[in-house]
Amino acid sequence: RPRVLSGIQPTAGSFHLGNYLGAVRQWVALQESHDAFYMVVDLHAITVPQDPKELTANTRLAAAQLLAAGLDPERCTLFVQSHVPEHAQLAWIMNCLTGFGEASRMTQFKDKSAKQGADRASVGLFTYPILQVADILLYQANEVPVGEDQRQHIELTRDLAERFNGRFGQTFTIPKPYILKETAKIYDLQDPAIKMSKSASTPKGLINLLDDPKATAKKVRSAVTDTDTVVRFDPENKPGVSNLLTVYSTLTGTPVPELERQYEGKLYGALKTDLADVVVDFVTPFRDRTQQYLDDPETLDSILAKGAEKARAVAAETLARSYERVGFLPAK
Ligand code: AQP
Repeated sequence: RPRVLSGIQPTAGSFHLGNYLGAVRQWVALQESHDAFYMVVDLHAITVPQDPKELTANTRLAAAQLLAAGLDPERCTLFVQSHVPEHAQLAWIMNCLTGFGEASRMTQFKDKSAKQGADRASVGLFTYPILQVADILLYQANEVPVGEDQRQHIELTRDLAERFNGRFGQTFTIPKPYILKETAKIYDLQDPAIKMSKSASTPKGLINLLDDPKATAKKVRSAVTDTDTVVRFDPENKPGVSNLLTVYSTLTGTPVPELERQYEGKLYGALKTDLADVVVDFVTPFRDRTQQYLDDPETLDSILAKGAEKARAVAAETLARSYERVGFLPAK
């Protein structure tokens, strides 16, 4: 079976609809066909200031949400990044292979550091994509299911894997991004020109899966559309409506053209009211399942411990080979 690997940050508490539709939903599907490794990336979370207690709680919360979304520990390996020390160890080697200019070209760093102020941004935030390179290469992943915003980081991963292999001999699989066109980028409900994001979205434009479903329904009903009245999928001219159709279609499995037919002659209000119900029907059981996992932290921690053990077996082998290739003297 080909292998996939991906991760999600525990930073914000609740996952948002962009995280779910852009990434986690694909993770659930891929565990059926792939040897799948999924992790909560707590090392990445500390690239911006963190409250320790919140980080611990949010790490469990992220794992609970992944299980609630449908990850099955019998079908995939689910673990916490800091439980596998090889991530930080391989990241150091990758740091030493990356050009400073090359790292400086990562647009996500530019965006995020601009927001924080360049002097406040940590070196960790700068080298974040290089840790991500190590995350992926350790598992010899063939594919990495992510949203469009991660494409540049997967490109960097490919470049560094090729560089390492060229310099030290064949060691790493060259991974490909796995990005579904339809859900590659879910947009902010209030500003459909920007992606839905925990840091950039306005509260009204961001659907957090664990929020009160009533408040969520209201956000969907007040989504920004356009001055036209036709329900048609046309991302260029009708970005707001198109985003709503994407969400509707993926949550219900109804193809977009069928939705267009269904709403022919109806106003945007009908689409939004129905979509609000669809979203509520999705988030309500999701919240309940998440809470059930949180209510039993022992089971949750033991799932994560087993996952870490499986992950370490793979990661340790790749790291040992990388150390040998680089020429580190083996420890006796
Ligand atoms: N709007 C989105 N549409 C599609 N996919 C998205 N992802 C995030 N936003 C969208 C995908 O979710 C996965 C996990 O993301 P992450 O936890 O690594 O965090 P992120 O990318 O930093 O999430 P945000 O909300 O976008 O955070 P900020 O605001 O800090 O930048 C990834 O696969 C991502 O592509």
